[in-house]
This record gives sequence, structure tokens and C-alpha cells, in this order.
Amino acid sequence: MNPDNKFKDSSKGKLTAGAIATSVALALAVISSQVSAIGTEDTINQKPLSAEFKKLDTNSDKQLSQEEVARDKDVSSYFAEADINQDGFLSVDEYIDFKSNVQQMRVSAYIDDTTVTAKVKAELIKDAGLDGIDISVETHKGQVILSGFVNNGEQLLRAVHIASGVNGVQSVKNALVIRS
Ligand SMILES: [Ca+2]
Ligand SMILES: [Ca+2]
Repeated sequence: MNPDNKFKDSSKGKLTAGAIATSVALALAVISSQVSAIGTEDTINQKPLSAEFKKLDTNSDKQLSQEEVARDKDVSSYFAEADINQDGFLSVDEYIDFKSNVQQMRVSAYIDDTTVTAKVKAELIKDAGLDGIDISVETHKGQVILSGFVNNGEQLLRAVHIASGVNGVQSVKNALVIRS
């Protein structure tokens, strides 16, 4: 006659998203007033964004195409950045992560990125060794992506080197192609 006392083990399913909740809470307060109906699971802090996601997902396939996301300017302008696994669609997680980030740092980070892009472009144009070479510059959170065509490896290295030296640049990703 042993009475089973196994009710103490209830520490399952801890959510890691708690940290985001506080910082995004303010930004979401407005949206959440429109979205009070849904709430089956314990993802309280993600509720408003996942509801936004559902609204955008017009064909309900649980992912957002670039077309579907067009109504959301935050995301449509930075689709490639939000699409972490680069499959051309945004999953719920990708959407929510990106939106949370935007809401937290839209002002500071993206203005910085624009400035960095402009500075890198200016430096590249100034360089005599890269004269006449058209290099595209994109910056996402301090990571600069260089793309376009160069004539040889020397120009490629030079462009990467110049971009790396610009203030505010965290890293340089090379997507330049050597014209053959
Ligand atoms: Ca969809
Ligand atoms: Ca994706």
C-alpha cells in the first residue's frame, strides 16, 4: 500500500520568450487592444504579433510571402533581413522576431545603418583603384554587404578592406563577383 505522490514534477514547458515581453509590451499595448479574442496557449507576450501574422497570412499557409507582407511596411522593406533562413517566406518565428526587433530599435538602428551605407559608398567612390566600379552597399545592423561586379581579386579585397575601415561597420560580408 504505497500512495503515489508524483504531483511535484510540474516544471515542464518553460518559455524562453519572457525577456522580450517587457520591452515590447509598450509598443504592443496599442495593438493588443484590438486582439483580445485569441489565447489558447501560454504565449501571452506573442499573442498580438501572432495575430498580426494571421491577418497578413491571407492564404493561411502559416508563412508570409513577400506579397502578403506588403501591407506591413516595417517588414516588407526588410524582407530579406527578416527571412533568416532565406527561403523566401517568413515563418511565424521570423516574423515575430523581426517585428519585436523593429519595435525596439527602429529609430536608432536603422538610421545608423543608413548612415553607414552612405559612408561606405562615399569611401568606395573616393578610391581611385575602384574607379568606375559599381558596388552596391547594404547595411543591416552594422553588417555591410557588398555586391556587384569587380574586375579582379585585388579590387574585391580593396573594397572589403575599405568598407571594414568605415566607422560603425561591424562586419563586411562579401557578395562581390569577379567579372570574368
Ligand atoms: Ca501565406
Ligand atoms: Ca524564412
